[in-house]
Amino acid sequence: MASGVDPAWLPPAVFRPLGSRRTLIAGTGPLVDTVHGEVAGACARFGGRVVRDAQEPGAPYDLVLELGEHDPNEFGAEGFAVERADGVTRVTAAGQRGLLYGLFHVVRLGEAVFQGELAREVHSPALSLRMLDHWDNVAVHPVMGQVERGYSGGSLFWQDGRARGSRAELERVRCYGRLLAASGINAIAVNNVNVHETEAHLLTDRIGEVAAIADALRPYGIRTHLSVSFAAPVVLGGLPTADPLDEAVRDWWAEATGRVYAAIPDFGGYLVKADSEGQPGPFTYGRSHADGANMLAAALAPYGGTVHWRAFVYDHRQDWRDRSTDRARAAYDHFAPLDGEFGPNAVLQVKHGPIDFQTREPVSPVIGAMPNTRIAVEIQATQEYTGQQRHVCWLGPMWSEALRFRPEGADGPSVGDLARGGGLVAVSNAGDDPFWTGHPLAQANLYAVGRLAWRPDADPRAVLDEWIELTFVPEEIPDPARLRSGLHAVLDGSWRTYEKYTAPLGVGFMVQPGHHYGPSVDGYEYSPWGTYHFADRDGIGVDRSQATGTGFTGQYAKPWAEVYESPETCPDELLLFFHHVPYGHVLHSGETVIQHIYDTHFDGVEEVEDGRRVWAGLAALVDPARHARATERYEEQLRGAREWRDHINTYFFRKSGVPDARGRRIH
Ligand code: BDP
Repeated sequence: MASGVDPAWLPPAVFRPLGSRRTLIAGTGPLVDTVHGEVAGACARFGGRVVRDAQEPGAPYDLVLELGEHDPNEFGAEGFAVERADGVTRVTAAGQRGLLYGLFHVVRLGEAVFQGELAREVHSPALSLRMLDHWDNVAVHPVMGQVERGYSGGSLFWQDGRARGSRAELERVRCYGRLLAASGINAIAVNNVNVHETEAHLLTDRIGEVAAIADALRPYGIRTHLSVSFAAPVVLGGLPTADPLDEAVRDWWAEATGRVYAAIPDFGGYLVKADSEGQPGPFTYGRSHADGANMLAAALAPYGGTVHWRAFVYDHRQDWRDRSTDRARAAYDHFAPLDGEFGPNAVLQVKHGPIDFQTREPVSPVIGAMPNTRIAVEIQATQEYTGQQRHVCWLGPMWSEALRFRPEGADGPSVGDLARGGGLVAVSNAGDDPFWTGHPLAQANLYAVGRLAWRPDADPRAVLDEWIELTFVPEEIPDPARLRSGLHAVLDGSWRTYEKYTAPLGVGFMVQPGHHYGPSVDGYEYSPWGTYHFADRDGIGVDRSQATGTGFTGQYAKPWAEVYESPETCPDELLLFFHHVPYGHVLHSGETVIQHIYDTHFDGVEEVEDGRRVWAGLAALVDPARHARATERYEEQLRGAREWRDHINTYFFRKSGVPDARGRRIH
């Protein structure tokens, strides 16, 4: 345990099966040293032995972890094979990262990996970029604080304007890298996509601070990336322009990038939010986003770096009286015409939904519309719109639905397949909180990012099982079966529970403006941000059809364009995202929209009460500090759920005048 923090997954006891065995490690390199360190630490604790290379060739081993010559096509630089025969478990890898991931695979399997025979299995990641973006500010921002949309205390990397540099702090960063490597993450962006003035300097005179972070993460195979300001040549370089086609600007980026690589030879690349929510971008110079991205790609290319260019571009100063504007359309309208124009080391990073990380959104049509562009799918582990780590909200099922979605219909590729070129990127939910994620149960979301990036078609329930085993170590407690089923009871359906007591049927954004916590019935209704529900006395929802609405449904390929176009075929959970319907509209469930709103809001609160009861019953089976923290959060969740229920139900009752068919109390 570093600096008194909760070890999250990987508490020492999960290393017992490994640490009590005899292990041979063959191969050289810094990550092989890391693997050795892990095994040696486990053996010191549990009595086993570990040797490097063939110092004792004839000795019998239970486990061999070996780096060797292998056909690179078989499992790539990050994959590994595992097999067990004649009492020896053997993990082989072609690359050092593969060996590291093989080690954590062994840890995940526990005792089972040392039992019986195991036919050779090859494991390799489906996506080669598995990344976390930290929206961390170096200096405390007057509105957003140290971490924008952060609900886990301060930043792991920065504090009050400076990089954290004490031994304990860097040890915590190393520990974070270890946790992430154990879930399969291999890249981190260390600063906010909104690059303020202090943060802009990380690229140049403050690159040494980034290098120190990179040093702490490197032993666990994690590359460091940096968010940069598109205006850097002006702001930092004193040039009169940041025009991406200007020679002096291109030279400036080339030089700056050279200095970055001199400081961090394995630097991952740049992350850019341009022409979005006030950030500078190529539109200022009449250039396209492909021009902007390609300029940075060219600067990074000599070093093997990548630019992640975000597709989150929209007008946040819309005229709310103009019903033809539609924020959902923006990313596609801006980017789909640019398909094929991005350079080979430019990745377009697209939020999984068309708007902004709401509790329920359809998949962004951009993901299926750009076959000649490397696409990274961006998800949000930090629970900005899903309870801010005060509410339990296990997001594995939401992400899994998005990753399994097939934009061209059943015969086409899934979103997970389409992300192969660019990867899966999540906005991190971790901070300097002793439990890493504020709510201890939100750790499951962090873990799931890595596992779903490794296998986008993984069953989220199986991912949750892994996290439970690695975190709560059931073998150490009296009644593991009860603990497992209790944790599933509180987590499995928690996203749908949250959905029930918050904004209904995909309408989104009925949240407090600014901080986005708690209900606000009309907070965004007359706002330039372009996020409306259009509720009036007759009905609710946003008409995004081609026939009568904004035409957004036309951005989807045929099967989905047709499904979403009509309220008759549109899935219930997205009805109000795509359509404006009367309160009496009958859903596929057989219920009217208004009755659905009432019922789900009452049910959602009851489900939170049930969850709280189950959690209370697990007190004897969970570490007391961890249990107490989640218990305290449950109180707030219940308060919040009741508040949502009462505001939303009252609002719709007053708008519609339709009483609850079951006669419950609505004001
Ligand atoms: C929104 C957040 C905002 C971020 C923005 C983004 O409210 O803080 O800066 O996304 O993704 O969800 O850039």
